[in-house]
Amino acid sequence: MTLTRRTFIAGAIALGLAGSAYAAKPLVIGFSQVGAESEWRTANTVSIKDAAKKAGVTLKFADAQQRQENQVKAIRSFIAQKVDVIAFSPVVESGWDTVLREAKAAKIPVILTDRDVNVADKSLYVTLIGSDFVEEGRRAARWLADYAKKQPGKTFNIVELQGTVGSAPAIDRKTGFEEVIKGNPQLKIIRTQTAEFTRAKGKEVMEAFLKANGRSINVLYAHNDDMAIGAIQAIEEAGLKPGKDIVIVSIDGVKGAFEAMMLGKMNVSVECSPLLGPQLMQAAKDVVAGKPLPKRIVTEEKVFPAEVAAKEFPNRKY
Ligand code: GYE
Repeated sequence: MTLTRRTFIAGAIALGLAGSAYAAKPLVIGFSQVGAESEWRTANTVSIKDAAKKAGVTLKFADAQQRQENQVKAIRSFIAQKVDVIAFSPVVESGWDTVLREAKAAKIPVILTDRDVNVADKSLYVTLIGSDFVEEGRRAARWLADYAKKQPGKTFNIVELQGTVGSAPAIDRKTGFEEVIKGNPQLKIIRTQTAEFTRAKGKEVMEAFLKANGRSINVLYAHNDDMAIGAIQAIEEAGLKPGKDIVIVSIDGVKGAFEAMMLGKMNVSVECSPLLGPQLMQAAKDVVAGKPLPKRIVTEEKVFPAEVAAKEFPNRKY
C-alpha cells in the first residue's frame, strides 16, 4: 500500500466517524454543456445524465446553446449555489481565466469534459476527461493518404468543414490533419470554412463550396459527422454522388455516419466517444474524497471505414 493510499483511507475513516450526517448527502455537480448542436452532443448529455442518476449524484444541468457567455453565467451560478464540483465542456478554448479563478477562490474543484481550455495556470482545473482531437485529425488524414496511394499520380482537392471557431476540436482536428498531409503531393486543401458542427450549416457551406468549385472537389473532410451529413445532402442535390464523386471523411462515429456508410455515401468516420458520464462521476467522487487525479484522462477510440459499417452497426451505442 502506498503512503498516499494509506493516508487517504485513514482520512476516509476519520471522515466517516466524524461526519455521518454528511454520508447521506448526495454529491452535487453543476454541469455546463456546450449545447445540442450534434448527435455526438445529444449522446454526451444522455451519458452524463444517466451516469449521474446511477451514481446517486445530484446534477444541475445547464445548456449554453454554443455561447461562452452562457457558460460563464452558469459557472457563476454554480459557485453561488455552492455545488461540490463544477464540470463543463468549454465551447471555446480561451477566455476562462477569470471565472475559473472565481471557482478556485470559492474552493470548488473544476473538471473539464470533452474540450480543453487555454489557461496559463493549469491549477485552475483538476483534470480533462476526453479525446485526443489532434490524433483524430491525424487518423482522418492517414486514412485519406492510404486511399490516395491506391491512385498514384492523382491529386485530390479537399474541402474542409471546420467545427466551431476557437473550439478545441476544431483547432486540433485541423492541426492533426494538416500535419499528416503536409508534403504529400496528392492531397491539397482548396477551401476551408466553419460550419459550426451542425447539419444545417454543413449543408449551407457545402452548397457554397460546390458553387465555387463544383466538380474539381474530390474530397470532403468534415470535423464532425453532422456537418458531413448536411454536406452529403448538398452534394446529392447538386446531382453528384457522395462517397463516389466526392470522398467523405469525417469524425465522431455516430449512428448517422454508420447509416450513411452503409448506403455508400460516406467513406470513413474516425471515432470520438461521447460516453464520458461514468468517468466524470468517478472523477468527481475521487476529487471530493481527496484522491489525486491525472491531469488528462484520454478516451480510447478507433477508425471505422465503410467496409466494416454493417458489421459494427449493431454494437454502436450512440
Ligand atoms: O465532435 C461534435 C460536437 O467536442 C468532441 O462537439 C466534441 C465535438 C464533436 O459538436 O460533434
